[in-house]
Amino acid sequence: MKIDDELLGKLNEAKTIVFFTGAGISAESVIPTFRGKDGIWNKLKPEELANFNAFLKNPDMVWEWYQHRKKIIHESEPNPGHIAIAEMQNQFPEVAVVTQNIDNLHRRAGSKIIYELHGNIERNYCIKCHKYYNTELDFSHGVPKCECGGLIRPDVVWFGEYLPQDQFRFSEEISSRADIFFIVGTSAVVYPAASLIYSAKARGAFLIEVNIEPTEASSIMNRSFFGKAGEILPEILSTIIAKN
Ligand code: BV8
Ligand code: ZN
Repeated sequence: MKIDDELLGKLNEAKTIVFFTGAGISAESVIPTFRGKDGIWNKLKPEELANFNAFLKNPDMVWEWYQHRKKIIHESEPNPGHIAIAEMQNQFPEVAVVTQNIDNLHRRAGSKIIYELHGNIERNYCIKCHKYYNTELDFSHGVPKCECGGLIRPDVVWFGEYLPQDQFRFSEEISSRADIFFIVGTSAVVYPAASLIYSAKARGAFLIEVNIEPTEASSIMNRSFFGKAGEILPEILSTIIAKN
Protein backbone atom coordinates (compact mmCIF):
# COMPACT_ATOMS: atom_id res chain seq x y z
CA MET A 1 0.00 0.00 0.00
CA LYS A 2 1.74 3.20 -1.19
CA ILE A 3 1.25 6.55 0.52
CA ASP A 4 2.60 9.03 -2.04
CA ASP A 5 4.10 12.45 -1.29
CA GLU A 6 0.99 14.39 -2.33
CA LEU A 7 -1.12 12.35 0.10
CA LEU A 8 1.53 12.73 2.82
CA GLY A 9 1.40 16.49 2.15
CA LYS A 10 -2.38 16.51 2.53
CA LEU A 11 -2.11 14.52 5.78
CA ASN A 12 0.58 16.94 7.01
CA GLU A 13 -1.52 20.06 6.61
CA ALA A 14 -4.92 18.57 7.48
CA LYS A 15 -6.82 20.03 10.47
CA THR A 16 -10.30 18.48 10.08
CA ILE A 17 -10.70 14.79 9.17
CA VAL A 18 -14.05 13.02 8.61
CA PHE A 19 -14.51 9.24 8.48
CA PHE A 20 -17.75 8.33 6.65
CA THR A 21 -18.36 4.65 7.42
CA GLY A 22 -20.69 1.78 6.50
CA ALA A 23 -21.14 -1.89 7.31
CA GLY A 24 -17.76 -2.78 5.78
CA ILE A 25 -15.83 -1.31 8.73
CA SER A 26 -17.63 -3.76 11.03
CA ALA A 27 -17.22 -6.77 8.72
CA GLU A 28 -13.95 -7.78 10.45
CA SER A 29 -15.85 -7.68 13.77
CA VAL A 30 -17.91 -10.54 12.32
CA ILE A 31 -20.95 -8.34 11.84
CA PRO A 32 -22.52 -9.24 8.47
CA THR A 33 -22.72 -6.41 5.91
CA PHE A 34 -25.91 -5.75 3.97
CA ARG A 35 -24.97 -6.32 0.36
CA GLY A 36 -21.78 -8.46 0.67
CA LYS A 37 -21.88 -12.14 -0.51
CA ASP A 38 -23.19 -13.26 2.96
CA GLY A 39 -24.92 -9.91 3.36
CA ILE A 40 -28.11 -9.50 5.40
CA TRP A 41 -30.08 -8.32 2.38
CA ASN A 42 -29.38 -11.57 0.47
CA LYS A 43 -31.63 -13.44 2.87
CA LEU A 44 -34.14 -10.76 3.85
CA LYS A 45 -35.53 -7.86 1.82
CA PRO A 46 -34.95 -4.48 3.50
CA GLU A 47 -38.45 -3.34 2.64
CA GLU A 48 -39.79 -6.45 4.45
CA LEU A 49 -38.09 -5.63 7.72
CA ALA A 50 -36.43 -2.21 7.95
CA ASN A 51 -39.60 -0.15 7.52
CA PHE A 52 -42.42 1.10 9.75
CA ASN A 53 -45.30 -0.68 7.99
CA ALA A 54 -43.51 -4.02 8.33
CA PHE A 55 -43.13 -3.28 12.06
CA LEU A 56 -46.83 -2.46 12.47
CA LYS A 57 -47.82 -5.56 10.44
CA ASN A 58 -45.50 -7.96 12.27
CA PRO A 59 -43.64 -6.39 15.24
CA ASP A 60 -42.59 -9.83 16.55
CA MET A 61 -40.70 -10.66 13.35
CA VAL A 62 -39.01 -7.25 13.19
CA TRP A 63 -38.03 -7.43 16.90
CA GLU A 64 -36.74 -10.98 16.49
CA TRP A 65 -34.49 -9.68 13.72
CA TYR A 66 -33.13 -6.73 15.78
CA GLN A 67 -32.64 -8.87 18.88
CA HIS A 68 -30.68 -11.32 16.68
CA ARG A 69 -28.47 -8.48 15.37
CA LYS A 70 -28.07 -7.02 18.88
CA LYS A 71 -26.86 -10.42 20.14
CA ILE A 72 -24.20 -10.58 17.34
CA ILE A 73 -23.14 -6.99 18.11
CA HIS A 74 -22.81 -7.68 21.85
CA GLU A 75 -20.65 -10.74 21.11
CA SER A 76 -18.36 -8.69 18.85
CA GLU A 77 -15.50 -6.24 19.51
CA PRO A 78 -14.30 -3.13 17.68
CA ASN A 79 -11.60 -4.20 15.17
CA PRO A 80 -8.24 -2.55 14.26
CA GLY A 81 -10.13 -0.37 11.73
CA HIS A 82 -12.41 1.16 14.40
CA ILE A 83 -9.42 1.52 16.75
CA ALA A 84 -7.20 3.23 14.14
CA ILE A 85 -9.96 5.80 13.52
CA ALA A 86 -10.27 6.44 17.25
CA GLU A 87 -6.49 6.90 17.54
CA MET A 88 -6.48 9.39 14.68
CA GLN A 89 -7.98 11.79 17.30
CA ASN A 90 -4.47 12.08 18.80
CA GLN A 91 -2.91 12.98 15.45
CA PHE A 92 -5.25 15.72 14.14
CA PRO A 93 -6.98 18.77 15.77
CA GLU A 94 -10.48 17.61 14.72
CA VAL A 95 -11.61 14.08 13.81
CA ALA A 96 -15.29 13.12 13.39
CA VAL A 97 -17.04 9.87 12.52
CA VAL A 98 -20.19 10.05 10.37
CA THR A 99 -21.61 6.53 10.35
CA GLN A 100 -24.51 4.63 8.81
CA ASN A 101 -23.89 1.82 11.32
CA ILE A 102 -26.22 1.25 14.25
CA ASP A 103 -23.74 -1.11 16.02
CA ASN A 104 -22.11 1.36 18.48
CA LEU A 105 -18.61 -0.02 17.67
CA HIS A 106 -17.04 3.36 16.91
CA ARG A 107 -18.06 4.52 20.40
CA ARG A 108 -16.75 1.31 21.98
CA ALA A 109 -13.45 1.86 20.10
CA GLY A 110 -13.05 5.29 21.76
CA SER A 111 -14.14 7.71 19.03
CA LYS A 112 -15.55 10.86 20.66
CA ILE A 113 -17.24 12.86 17.90
CA ILE A 114 -19.73 10.44 16.29
CA TYR A 115 -22.77 11.31 14.17
CA GLU A 116 -25.15 8.36 13.78
CA LEU A 117 -27.17 8.94 10.59
CA HIS A 118 -29.29 5.79 10.93
CA GLY A 119 -29.70 5.58 14.70
CA ASN A 120 -28.35 3.16 17.31
CA ILE A 121 -29.54 -0.37 18.16
CA GLU A 122 -28.92 0.26 21.91
CA ARG A 123 -31.73 2.85 22.08
CA ASN A 124 -35.49 2.28 21.88
CA TYR A 125 -38.59 4.47 22.10
CA CYS A 126 -42.39 4.29 22.23
CA ILE A 127 -44.05 4.92 18.88
CA LYS A 128 -46.99 6.66 20.67
CA CYS A 129 -45.51 8.94 23.39
CA HIS A 130 -41.84 8.77 22.27
CA LYS A 131 -40.64 7.88 25.78
CA TYR A 132 -37.12 6.39 25.51
CA TYR A 133 -36.20 2.93 26.88
CA ASN A 134 -32.42 2.46 26.68
CA THR A 135 -32.15 -0.43 29.09
CA GLU A 136 -32.51 -4.15 28.29
CA LEU A 137 -36.14 -4.66 27.21
CA ASP A 138 -38.38 -7.39 28.69
CA PHE A 139 -39.70 -9.76 25.98
CA SER A 140 -41.33 -12.17 28.47
CA HIS A 141 -44.78 -10.86 27.51
CA GLY A 142 -44.03 -10.64 23.77
CA VAL A 143 -43.24 -7.35 22.01
CA PRO A 144 -42.28 -4.74 24.65
CA LYS A 145 -44.96 -2.15 25.37
CA CYS A 146 -44.68 1.33 26.91
CA GLU A 147 -46.56 2.25 30.09
CA CYS A 148 -48.85 4.25 27.79
CA GLY A 149 -49.62 1.02 25.90
CA GLY A 150 -47.69 2.05 22.80
CA LEU A 151 -45.36 -0.38 20.98
CA ILE A 152 -41.63 0.15 21.68
CA ARG A 153 -39.37 0.18 18.61
CA PRO A 154 -35.57 0.29 18.10
CA ASP A 155 -34.24 3.86 17.61
CA VAL A 156 -32.99 3.16 14.10
CA VAL A 157 -33.97 4.88 10.82
CA TRP A 158 -36.06 2.67 8.56
CA PHE A 159 -36.43 3.07 4.78
CA GLY A 160 -38.86 5.89 3.97
CA GLU A 161 -38.12 7.58 7.31
CA TYR A 162 -36.32 10.87 7.74
CA LEU A 163 -32.84 10.86 9.27
CA PRO A 164 -32.40 12.51 12.71
CA GLN A 165 -32.18 16.14 11.59
CA ASP A 166 -29.56 17.17 14.16
CA GLN A 167 -27.22 14.27 13.24
CA PHE A 168 -27.59 14.99 9.51
CA ARG A 169 -27.11 18.75 9.95
CA PHE A 170 -23.93 18.29 12.08
CA SER A 171 -22.68 15.75 9.49
CA GLU A 172 -23.28 18.19 6.62
CA GLU A 173 -21.60 20.99 8.57
CA ILE A 174 -18.37 19.11 9.35
CA SER A 175 -18.28 17.37 5.93
CA SER A 176 -18.32 20.83 4.31
CA ARG A 177 -15.23 21.82 6.39
CA ALA A 178 -13.31 18.55 6.00
CA ASP A 179 -9.75 18.75 4.65
CA ILE A 180 -9.74 14.97 4.23
CA PHE A 181 -12.91 12.87 3.87
CA PHE A 182 -12.38 9.10 4.25
CA ILE A 183 -15.10 6.79 2.80
CA VAL A 184 -14.69 3.45 4.56
CA GLY A 185 -16.61 0.21 3.94
CA THR A 186 -19.74 1.56 2.32
CA SER A 187 -21.37 0.76 -1.03
CA ALA A 188 -22.55 4.41 -1.03
CA VAL A 189 -26.02 3.55 -2.40
CA VAL A 190 -28.26 4.62 0.48
CA TYR A 191 -29.49 8.26 0.50
CA PRO A 192 -29.40 10.91 1.79
CA ALA A 193 -26.34 9.51 3.67
CA ALA A 194 -24.29 9.00 0.46
CA SER A 195 -24.96 12.60 -0.63
CA LEU A 196 -22.44 13.71 2.04
CA ILE A 197 -19.64 12.26 -0.14
CA TYR A 198 -20.60 14.54 -3.02
CA SER A 199 -21.09 17.63 -0.86
CA ALA A 200 -17.66 17.10 0.75
CA LYS A 201 -16.13 16.81 -2.74
CA ALA A 202 -17.92 19.96 -3.87
CA ARG A 203 -16.47 21.82 -0.82
CA GLY A 204 -12.90 20.81 -1.75
CA ALA A 205 -12.29 17.88 0.60
CA PHE A 206 -9.59 15.35 -0.43
CA LEU A 207 -11.53 12.08 -0.80
CA ILE A 208 -9.89 8.78 0.23
CA GLU A 209 -11.80 5.51 -0.24
CA VAL A 210 -11.01 2.34 1.72
CA ASN A 211 -12.97 -0.69 0.48
CA ILE A 212 -12.32 -4.27 -0.57
CA GLU A 213 -13.74 -3.36 -4.01
CA PRO A 214 -14.73 -0.30 -6.11
CA THR A 215 -18.12 1.31 -5.35
CA GLU A 216 -20.68 3.67 -6.91
CA ALA A 217 -18.57 6.61 -5.70
CA SER A 218 -15.10 5.37 -6.71
CA SER A 219 -14.95 7.60 -9.78
CA ILE A 220 -14.79 10.82 -7.75
CA MET A 221 -12.12 9.68 -5.26
CA ASN A 222 -8.68 11.35 -5.00
CA ARG A 223 -7.24 8.09 -3.67
CA SER A 224 -8.65 4.54 -3.44
CA PHE A 225 -7.09 1.89 -1.20
CA PHE A 226 -8.61 -1.49 -2.07
CA GLY A 227 -8.31 -3.93 0.80
CA LYS A 228 -9.63 -4.57 4.31
CA ALA A 229 -10.25 -1.50 6.48
CA GLY A 230 -8.83 -3.35 9.50
CA GLU A 231 -5.49 -3.67 7.66
CA ILE A 232 -5.31 -0.42 5.67
CA LEU A 233 -6.37 2.10 8.36
CA PRO A 234 -3.72 0.95 10.91
CA GLU A 235 -1.10 1.27 8.12
CA ILE A 236 -2.21 4.81 7.30
CA LEU A 237 -2.17 5.63 11.04
CA SER A 238 1.39 4.31 11.50
CA THR A 239 2.57 6.38 8.51
CA ILE A 240 0.99 9.47 10.09
CA ILE A 241 2.52 8.76 13.51
CA ALA A 242 5.95 8.17 11.86
CA LYS A 243 5.81 11.60 10.17
CA ASN A 244 4.58 13.51 13.26
C1 BV8 B 1 -35.43 8.80 3.35
C2 BV8 B 1 -30.77 1.43 9.68
C3 BV8 B 1 -36.87 10.67 3.18
C4 BV8 B 1 -31.66 0.26 9.91
C5 BV8 B 1 -30.59 1.82 7.26
C6 BV8 B 1 -32.43 8.91 -3.62
C7 BV8 B 1 -32.11 8.00 -4.60
C8 BV8 B 1 -32.54 6.65 -4.46
C9 BV8 B 1 -33.25 6.21 -3.34
C10 BV8 B 1 -33.56 7.12 -2.37
C11 BV8 B 1 -33.17 8.45 -2.52
N1 BV8 B 1 -33.58 9.10 -1.41
C12 BV8 B 1 -34.23 8.22 -0.58
C13 BV8 B 1 -34.24 7.01 -1.16
C14 BV8 B 1 -34.80 5.80 -0.58
C15 BV8 B 1 -33.87 5.10 0.42
C16 BV8 B 1 -32.62 4.62 -0.30
O1 BV8 B 1 -31.56 5.23 -0.23
N2 BV8 B 1 -32.77 3.45 -0.95
C17 BV8 B 1 -31.58 2.84 -1.60
C18 BV8 B 1 -31.52 1.38 -1.20
C19 BV8 B 1 -31.66 3.01 -3.07
N3 BV8 B 1 -33.49 5.98 1.52
C20 BV8 B 1 -34.35 6.07 2.58
O2 BV8 B 1 -35.41 5.48 2.67
C21 BV8 B 1 -33.88 6.97 3.71
N4 BV8 B 1 -34.94 7.84 4.15
O3 BV8 B 1 -35.03 8.97 2.23
O4 BV8 B 1 -36.38 9.57 3.97
C22 BV8 B 1 -38.16 10.22 2.72
C23 BV8 B 1 -39.16 10.18 3.66
C24 BV8 B 1 -40.45 9.87 3.21
C25 BV8 B 1 -40.65 9.46 1.86
C26 BV8 B 1 -39.57 9.44 0.96
C27 BV8 B 1 -38.30 9.82 1.40
C28 BV8 B 1 -33.51 6.14 4.97
C29 BV8 B 1 -32.39 5.20 4.66
C30 BV8 B 1 -31.88 4.55 5.96
C31 BV8 B 1 -32.36 3.12 6.08
N5 BV8 B 1 -31.74 2.48 7.25
N6 BV8 B 1 -30.07 1.27 8.38
C32 BV8 B 1 -30.92 -1.03 10.06
O5 BV8 B 1 -29.68 -1.04 9.97
O6 BV8 B 1 -31.62 -2.02 10.30
S1 BV8 B 1 -29.73 1.67 5.76
C33 BV8 B 1 -28.56 0.41 6.03
O7 BV8 B 1 -28.22 -0.07 4.75
C34 BV8 B 1 -27.25 0.86 6.64
O8 BV8 B 1 -27.42 1.82 7.65
C35 BV8 B 1 -26.52 1.44 5.43
O9 BV8 B 1 -26.91 2.77 5.20
C36 BV8 B 1 -27.05 0.60 4.30
C37 BV8 B 1 -26.07 -0.46 3.95
O10 BV8 B 1 -25.06 0.17 3.22
P1 BV8 B 1 -23.52 -0.08 3.68
O11 BV8 B 1 -23.37 0.25 5.10
O12 BV8 B 1 -22.70 0.62 2.69
O13 BV8 B 1 -23.36 -1.68 3.58
P2 BV8 B 1 -23.26 -2.57 2.24
O14 BV8 B 1 -23.35 -3.98 2.69
O15 BV8 B 1 -24.18 -2.06 1.20
O16 BV8 B 1 -21.77 -2.30 1.73
C38 BV8 B 1 -20.67 -2.73 2.51
C39 BV8 B 1 -19.45 -2.20 1.77
O17 BV8 B 1 -18.29 -2.52 2.55
C40 BV8 B 1 -19.26 -2.83 0.39
O18 BV8 B 1 -18.88 -1.80 -0.52
C41 BV8 B 1 -18.12 -3.84 0.62
O19 BV8 B 1 -17.32 -3.99 -0.54
C42 BV8 B 1 -17.33 -3.16 1.73
N7 BV8 B 1 -16.58 -4.06 2.62
C43 BV8 B 1 -16.93 -5.30 3.05
N8 BV8 B 1 -15.97 -5.79 3.91
C44 BV8 B 1 -15.01 -4.80 4.03
C45 BV8 B 1 -15.40 -3.70 3.20
N9 BV8 B 1 -14.66 -2.58 3.10
C46 BV8 B 1 -13.49 -2.52 3.83
N10 BV8 B 1 -13.08 -3.53 4.65
C47 BV8 B 1 -13.80 -4.68 4.77
N11 BV8 B 1 -13.35 -5.66 5.56
ZN1 ZN C 1 -45.57 5.48 25.29
